[in-house]
Amino acid sequence: MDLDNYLLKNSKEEEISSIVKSLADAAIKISNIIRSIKPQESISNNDRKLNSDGDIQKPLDIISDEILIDFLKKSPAAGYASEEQEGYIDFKNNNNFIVFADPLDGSSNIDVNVSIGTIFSIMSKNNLSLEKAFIQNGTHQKSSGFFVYGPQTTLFVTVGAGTALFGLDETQGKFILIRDNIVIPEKTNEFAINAAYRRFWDGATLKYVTECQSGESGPRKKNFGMRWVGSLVADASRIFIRGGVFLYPSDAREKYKYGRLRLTYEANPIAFLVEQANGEATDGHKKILKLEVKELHQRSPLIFGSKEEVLEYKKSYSSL
Ligand code: AHM
Ligand code: MG
Repeated sequence: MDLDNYLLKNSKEEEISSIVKSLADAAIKISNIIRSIKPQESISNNDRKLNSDGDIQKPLDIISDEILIDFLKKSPAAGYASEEQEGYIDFKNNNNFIVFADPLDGSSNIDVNVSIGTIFSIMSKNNLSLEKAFIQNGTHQKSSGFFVYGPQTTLFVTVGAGTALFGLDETQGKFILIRDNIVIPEKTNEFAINAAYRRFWDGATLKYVTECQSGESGPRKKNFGMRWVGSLVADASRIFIRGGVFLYPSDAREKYKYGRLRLTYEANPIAFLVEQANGEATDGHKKILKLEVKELHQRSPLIFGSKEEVLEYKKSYSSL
């Protein structure tokens, strides 16, 4: 089954299907650009170069943002907010749905040929002004997903009827269903955290991770392995496919005292997909989807994945 047919079967609103299809077309274009970069033509974040015409080559995250805007402004989206834009863009129409995106997540991994991706969330405007619509909490999402530009170009998507995985068939230029109704296993023995920040963690994170590391002889009585790609989309893909828990908690660094990842275009879309796949997503205390949004670029701790581990992490707060 291709994405169009999946949406026809599972999405209740034609406009949402149409926006998801526009995002998929944009992602195919982004994917092609990423694959066509020649090794000698690096256009990463930190590396602005002149092309043969003397134009400044823009970093790929800006190019990805521009591509999303180009496709979305021809779709039934009313507005767009992204990591690359300070405020939201008003497409100046009376349509009902707004889009949030991280156009190129993990973009510091471009130069090392590690998977990167595009994360999106679609919400109803609920008859609010755009200004208010863009600060609604995650429960108002109608669809969310992320594309991964890796060994294959894939898409994890939900329209509120479970989470499905698609792969891009390059010859047809279409996303084809790989797996429907994904279920994240409730138990796991794999966790993902950037352990270099241990000295900044609070007591609960330290307790949880130390207990995992203590293995069979510790209180958890089982051995854990650790995986950390450093691209949220890649770490999330692994967790949807074989389980695991991802942790990017708040820590003592001033910049990350509310976590590192952004609530509206990273944590919320991932949390919606995770809940639709039988998993849990929390900031340690509350469900991610219920967190109040005060501003578009607000950060949030993000802990998600296999239910049992997310629960265990939450318990480490209550037991302190
Ligand atoms: P980005 O949106 O600027 O790429 O940053 C988000 C990325 C996530 O993909 C990843 O989980 C995290 O930052 C890694 O952070 P760190 O380098 O602190 O481990
Ligand atoms: Mg990101």
